[in-house]
Amino acid sequence: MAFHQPPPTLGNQYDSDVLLQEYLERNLPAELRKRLTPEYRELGELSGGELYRLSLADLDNEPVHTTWDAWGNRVDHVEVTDVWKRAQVICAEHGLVAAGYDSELGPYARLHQHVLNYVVQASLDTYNCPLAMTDGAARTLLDSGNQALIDHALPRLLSRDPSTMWTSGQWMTERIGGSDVAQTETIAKQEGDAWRLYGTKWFTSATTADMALTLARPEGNPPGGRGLAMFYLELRDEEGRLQNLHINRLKDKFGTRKLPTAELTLDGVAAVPVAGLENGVRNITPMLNITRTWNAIAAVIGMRRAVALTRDYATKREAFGAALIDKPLHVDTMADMVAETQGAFLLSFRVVELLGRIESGEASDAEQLVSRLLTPIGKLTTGKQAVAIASEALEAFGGAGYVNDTGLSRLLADAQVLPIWEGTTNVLSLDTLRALKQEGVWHAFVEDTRARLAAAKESGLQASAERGGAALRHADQWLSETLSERDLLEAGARRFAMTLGRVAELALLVDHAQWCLDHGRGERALAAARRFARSRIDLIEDDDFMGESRLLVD
Ligand code: UCC
Repeated sequence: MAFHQPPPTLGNQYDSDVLLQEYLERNLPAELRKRLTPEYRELGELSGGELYRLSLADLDNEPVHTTWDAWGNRVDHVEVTDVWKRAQVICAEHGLVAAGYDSELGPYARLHQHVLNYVVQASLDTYNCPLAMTDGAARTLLDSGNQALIDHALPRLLSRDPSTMWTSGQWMTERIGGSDVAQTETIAKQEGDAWRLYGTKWFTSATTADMALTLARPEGNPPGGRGLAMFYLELRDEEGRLQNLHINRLKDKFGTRKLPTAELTLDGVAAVPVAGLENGVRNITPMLNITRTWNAIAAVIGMRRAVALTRDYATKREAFGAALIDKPLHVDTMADMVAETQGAFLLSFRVVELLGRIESGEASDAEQLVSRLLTPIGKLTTGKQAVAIASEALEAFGGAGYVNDTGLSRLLADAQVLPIWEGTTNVLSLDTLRALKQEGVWHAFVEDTRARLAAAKESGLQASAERGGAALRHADQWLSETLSERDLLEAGARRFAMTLGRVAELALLVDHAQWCLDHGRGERALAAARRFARSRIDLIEDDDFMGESRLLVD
């Protein structure tokens, strides 16, 4: 009989995750953990079993945009996939957005929300995108203080009833691009009592949303981000028809193909200013910081899935006389993947923890400052890691990883968006510099990271902690020497920001490894910290590369 490769399977996403269980033991009070664990296990089972099979069966399905009906009416209907229809129900019922605002959970609300997200999302075909934007809209409305909009929209955004829950869009990207948002071309005109928006939104994710937050320039306002205003709008009228809004087409994307991303024309859509008629960029930044947090968790979700599938396959696939799991070189490659994933997990969840502490009013001043820096750092670091690990996973499957109908190539295609949307690596590196302008941010970050590295008591951890300490000192020295050199600072911003991300991950791994040793959790975390420490942590270059860069690209 001909030989067939056994396909990989995904197990219960809670039970099979040792790091998650250690992390929860460490970070959630015992009573709360006992109460919440059954839900994590239930969603982990669903995600690794039924939903995983459903997503594979639904592999070729994609959203369909119908522009006109048979009678010539413009309908712009978007039919989403079966997995998305299921995801809408599961995510509403389990409060994937609402949980983050559950005041009963105090500082743990965000942690709980993102553990739910982490265990269920791997098989939901990028449904975390509309959830991220919905969460961002809820936070932004709350921060805006616009009580009428809060009263109107919040109960819908935070509903746990699938029939009443709303999702929100975040429409920022125009033809001028998604980075320099201050150049937004959409115009807001006051017509009678109403504001109406005219323009084109070039990348709008999850066009199935009920409402959106967007930017437009009120007529007569000056150029730049301060001349923009943030607007709230509802996409459909009471009969469910799009109001003065056209879906031009769905984007033909490399990945995230289940996500209906569209080009839209705003042809006088009615909208409400959320927080005055200026400072739109500043006012929408809460949305960015929330979606960047979701992005970091999405990166870990993808990495964890890639590692789980690779590991499962390695137990089944035999070559050169043994299962791959027994081949030293394959084990070495997978160990690198695991260490990177664990570092990304701890950094992403640290960003989540800080958010929860800030929102519940329990964060110290230092934690608030650290959060401002770690949010862009977490997003940019994990986005790059997710692509590298997905690529490695495809390679671990050989040809099976490179064909589309195994579903494996999607790991890479879906990961590739993570360093792009919500701010590219370079835009976020510049945001890192922006964050450092706030007094105390750098000092708070250095102290926080040092304290974690200093947790290393075990002799086997000392060298790893020292590597982190050396990279941190180098970053500190580079920053003080370069701070006044605008071009040098900008040219080195990515290397600097990535170094901070890798140092932060190493410090968290070291701290976690020591905790595991102290709590009878074995040496697995120690091995992860030591392996991570042997990778490149310090990416900063002291030489002035700018002249050479110019030579190379001119
Ligand atoms: O839209 C997209 C697709 C949506 C899909 C969503 C899916 C999410 C799924 C995730 C998980 C699955 S993608 C495109 C998204 N676009 C962005 O992310 C924008 C990228 N660009 C930037 O972030 C830039 O840095 C800008 C737009 C913020 C730069 O604009 P400006 O106007 O040049 O910036 P300024 O003047 O430096 O900042 C304006 C104000 C300042 O405050 P004030 O006015 O008080 O001086 C800044 O300090 O905003 C403040 N600010 C911030 N505050 C800027 N950034 C931040 C921040 N991150 N946090 C707090």
